[in-house]
Amino acid sequence: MALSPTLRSRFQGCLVAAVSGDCLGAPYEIHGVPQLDTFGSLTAFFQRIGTDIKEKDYLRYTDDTAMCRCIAESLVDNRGNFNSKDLAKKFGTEYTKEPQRGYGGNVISVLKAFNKELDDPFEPARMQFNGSGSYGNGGAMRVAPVALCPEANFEEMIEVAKQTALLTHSNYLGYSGAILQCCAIHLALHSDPMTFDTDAFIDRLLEVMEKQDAPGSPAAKVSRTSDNSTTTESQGTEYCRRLRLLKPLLEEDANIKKVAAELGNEISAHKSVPAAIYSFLRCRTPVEGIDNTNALERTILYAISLDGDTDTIASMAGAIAGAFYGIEQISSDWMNVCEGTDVAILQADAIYDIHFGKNEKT
Ligand code: F2R
Ligand code: MG
Ligand code: MG
Repeated sequence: MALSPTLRSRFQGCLVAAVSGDCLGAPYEIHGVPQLDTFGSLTAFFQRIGTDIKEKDYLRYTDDTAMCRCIAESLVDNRGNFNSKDLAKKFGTEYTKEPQRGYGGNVISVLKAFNKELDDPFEPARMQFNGSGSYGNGGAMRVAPVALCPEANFEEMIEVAKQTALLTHSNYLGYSGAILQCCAIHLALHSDPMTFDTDAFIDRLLEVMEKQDAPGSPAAKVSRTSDNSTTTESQGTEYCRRLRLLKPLLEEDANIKKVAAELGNEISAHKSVPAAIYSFLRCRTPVEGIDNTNALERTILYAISLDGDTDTIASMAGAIAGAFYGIEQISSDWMNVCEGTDVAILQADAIYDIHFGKNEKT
């Protein structure tokens, strides 16, 4: 890459690549990737975009993007601040308008509750799964707009990421996934691609998550699942354990099946966010079997190839990669066939303008 992308380009790249990952991954969600090992069928699908597949908005976005747009809109309407009641209302209205976007099985009841007047908008989420709260990846999949902020806002950003997730995901694993994904995007956004240090990136994420896991934090408590049984692993180590696997997996250049088995490819936050981060890190350099010289596109293709929750892992990986590489790396063909890329650019610009002003050239 000749020049580092501007910060505005990275804001746009983040939200557009998140939408693209969602749209491109959605047809394969939940065990729909035909050839896991070869990347062949996906490469062929990607190559048809712009040739056989040309129709505008041909690939529809799902709940990942619908909810991400609500967060962006709420942040813009509130001058960059988190407003729980406003966001809850936006989630509820959006769900009522388009309920067929493939929402998670249980979050629907929370979204319906948002259409009533609520004193405490966090209450419906706390009732989920017999009071244990959701650990689905819904909080993480939509968090990208929160990460689009100056470096100096880091600690405040973590709190906002947590609060946006808590509206639907009160389980420690659910909202911690949003924190981790948000930090990964934010660090990528403010990293220099010319001097990027993979180990330092992983170490910084570990440092953040270790703090989340500190004794006395909610992580230290044993959570209960919906059937009231306790989990066998310590909940608090779920993210750190997987983050510690990133370096060895990268070092041995593990095959995609092993990556999916060790990091996860599921609908739960702890079994999807680490895989999205891995996809970004692994695809900075060429991957055997993926015939694509564009690292951002390679990241999304790789993330979908992990199978399982393909739209969400590709969207999260896309958000990190887009924040790193910038909008210039996303082809006009993708922009055309993926529904919602135009709105993503407008929202990224609006968030950028709140933080840096319209005329800032960074
Ligand atoms: N819903 C889907 N995919 C299903 C297939 C959709 C199909 N393509 C279609 O169009 O019909 N994808 C979307 O859902 C995921 C995000 O879900 P979210 O927002 O976290 O929802 P929810 O309901 O809170 O959690 C999802 C499931 O996780 C399990 N779960 C969560 N917490 C649990 C707990 N404490 N105990 C037991 N199970 C728990 C449940 O099965 C939930 O239903 C994204 O993939 C998005 O794309
Ligand atoms: Mg989805
Ligand atoms: Mg999904």
